[in-house]
Order: sequence, then C-alpha cells, then structure tokens
Amino acid sequence: MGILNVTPDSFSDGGRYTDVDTAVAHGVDLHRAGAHIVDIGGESTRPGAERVDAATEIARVVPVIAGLAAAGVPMSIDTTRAAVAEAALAAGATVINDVSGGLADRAMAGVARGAGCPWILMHWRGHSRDMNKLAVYHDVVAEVRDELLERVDEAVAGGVDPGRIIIDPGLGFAKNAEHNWLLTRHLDVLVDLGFPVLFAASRKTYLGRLLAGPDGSPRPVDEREAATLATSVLAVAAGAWGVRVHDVGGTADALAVWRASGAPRLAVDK
Ligand code: PMM
Repeated sequence: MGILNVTPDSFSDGGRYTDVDTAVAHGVDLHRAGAHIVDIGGESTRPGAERVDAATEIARVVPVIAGLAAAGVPMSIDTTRAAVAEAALAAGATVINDVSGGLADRAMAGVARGAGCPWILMHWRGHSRDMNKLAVYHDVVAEVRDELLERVDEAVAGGVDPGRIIIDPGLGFAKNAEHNWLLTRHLDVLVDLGFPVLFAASRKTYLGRLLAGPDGSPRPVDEREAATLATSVLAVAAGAWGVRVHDVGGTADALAVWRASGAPRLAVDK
C-alpha cells in the first residue's frame, strides 16, 4: 500500500501533494512502482494534529481520487468519517482505511456494509490531539488484540462481512516505541486471529528515535527508509498481509529479495 497524503501537515509527505495534478501523478507513480493500493488521506493523524472539518477533507481527496480512478489506480480512503468514506467510494476508492476502527464515527459500519468493500480496522484509542496520554498498557499485545476483536465484533454486528475485514496494530497511535516494538515482535498474535494484518511503520517517530544521532536528535523523516524496509520485511515474514509505505519501489525490491530467498515465515517466540 502506497501512501498519498493530500494534507498540508502530515509528518512525512505533508504539503508535497496539495496540488491535484501533482498528487495524481504521484499516485500513478506509486502504482507503477508496485503498490496494489494507494492510500489517500485528507486529514493528518500525526500526534498532536488538530482536526479539519469533513467538507475540507472531502474537497482535498475527491478530485485526487477521481483523477486516479480515471488512471485505473486502486485506492483506499484513509478517513475516520463516514461522510468522507462515502464521497471517496463514490469517486472511485474501493477500500476504507479507518484508523479509528469504526470508533470515531459509528456510521462507518453502515457505509462499509452498503459498499461491501474491504474495511481496515486499525487499533485506536482516541484522536491525535489526545493519543499520547492514552498509551498506557499492562500487556500491550493482549490489549491491542482484545480491543481489535471488539472492533471486529461491532463491525460484524453492524452487518459487515467478516471476510472483508483487515486489522492493523496502529503503530504510534496511543503507543510509544516500546509498545511498537512489542507489537512487531509478537505480530503473530494478530496474524493468528485469521484476519489479514496491515503493518504501517513507514518513517514513524520511533524509527527516528532508534536511529538518533550522537547528540540525541532523531533521524530526519526522509532518512528513515532503510529502517522502514527492515520493518516491512520483518512484518511480511511474520505473516502480515500488507505494508503501508512511502517508498513503494524500495519495498517491492526488499520483498522480492525476501520471496526469492524462500525464507519461511519467521519462527517468533510466543
Ligand atoms: N498511520 C498513519 C495514517 N494512516 N492507516 C493505517 N491503517 N495504519 C497506520 O498505522 C496509519 C494509517 C500515519 O502515518 P502517515 O502520516 O505517514 O500517513
């Protein structure tokens, strides 16, 4: 899954693709580089981000989705709002990527049911403004698993086909670096639930901290690519269904190496 944020303020690509033609051209490039899905977002979810209204989000994403649909590019809409998802699906997106797992807008289940489309349910505890103080767990892996299963149960109770549900641990969303590493190490716990698992570590803050310079300053966002590739290979080797990344070409190359090696799924200690 290739990332295309049409926002002025996303942490990595914010501000780069606010012009429709540039955004469409980049989406086509991501698809050509090997993305099976291009994920279009119109609201930044970086920690501390302020919200925009639904009309602004729709105005940002719909022209880009229409342009990419005309070019034959498969897309997901990265939104927590049912109205935005509906507008995006009408414009040509075919997957809902909901970082709130249906919690932010209870009308989302109806949209997913009505469209019969895949719905990515990410683990989430609250909007970006508040999420750092929600990063409190006794056992992050078990709690993320159980809270994701609650989201799945509610979606299915709302009439959504379980065969259309994809789950995601939500790295960095109400999670600190240690939580992210534990979820990576024990990704098999989510994989074993039987739903496809999406893993989205690309360029996130905890990688910048891991690679901090001698003065303690985090590695800049655009110098976290090699680390991102390593997380993607680890995730796919652990059974992830997909990875959500900025550098699609590099990821495709890294995964080609993993496939050619014939390496078995990683044996993770339980
Ligand atoms: N992370 C971001 C945005 N959307 N969607 C899913 N399913 N999982 C994620 O972890 C996720 C997401 C934030 O990263 P960005 O600013 O690079 O888009």
